[in-house]
Amino acid sequence: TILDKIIRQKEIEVELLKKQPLPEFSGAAKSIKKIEHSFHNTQQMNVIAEIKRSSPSKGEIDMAVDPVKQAKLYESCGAGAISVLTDETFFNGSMEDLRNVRKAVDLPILCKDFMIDPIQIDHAKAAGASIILLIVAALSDNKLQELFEYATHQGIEVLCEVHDANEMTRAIELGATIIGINNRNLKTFEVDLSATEQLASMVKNPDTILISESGIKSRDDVIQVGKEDINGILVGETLMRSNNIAALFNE
Ligand code: IGP
Repeated sequence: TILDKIIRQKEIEVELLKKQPLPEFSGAAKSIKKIEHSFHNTQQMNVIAEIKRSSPSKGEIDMAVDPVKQAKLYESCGAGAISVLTDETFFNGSMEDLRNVRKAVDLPILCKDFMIDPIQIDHAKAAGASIILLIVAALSDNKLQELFEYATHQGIEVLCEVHDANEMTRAIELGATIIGINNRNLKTFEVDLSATEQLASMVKNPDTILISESGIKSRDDVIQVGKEDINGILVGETLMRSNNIAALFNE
């Protein structure tokens, strides 16, 4: 599957990263749990807005995007957090993008990558990320726990991503308190918004921040996933392709 392919590439990249010096710390972005308009107390849908140039499933989305401009625009439209795709090989992103975004905005920043080794967490932290993604489907229980504990120990929050009931059970057992339900199956690229419906009710801890991710394109989609008790949505492609982002947020 594409996920296997990405993970194999990451294994190569991790070996290279281990030989590089850690870049200078650029100052941590805010915690998603501590931001003023906390993801918990709000009438509006919180949006984690993503910077995404391309993807294996959609090809080129906006190769010419200026991540700093885009992030500032997201911030001015009321995004609750920014997600920066940092994978280079499959998504045309970079840690440099994240570092530049961190300098430009004052929101929590998610490092969206395929984490398989603590060294990647060190680099995400150095670039200013306050949150990292851990994809349950890509990790053994041992690896998942190791990376979760490492990040937590470093003061980095973890968005734990799941796509089915088994993965949700694993995330809950891990003790994850920020959980992303990915409506896209990373092995087949199939998108089904009902994943949110099916999995949201498994979360019983009221302190958990629950995010619906991927494939959200319209107001109706937001209403559909918003029927569940979720705290936010993560949107990439639709925002990247829009020439009126403010209007989308106002909807
Ligand atoms: C955004 P979309 O369909 O709005 O562009 O999706 C985000 O959910 C998606 O980029 C994503 C992702 C990931 C990318 C979710 N999980 C894991 C890379 C790796």
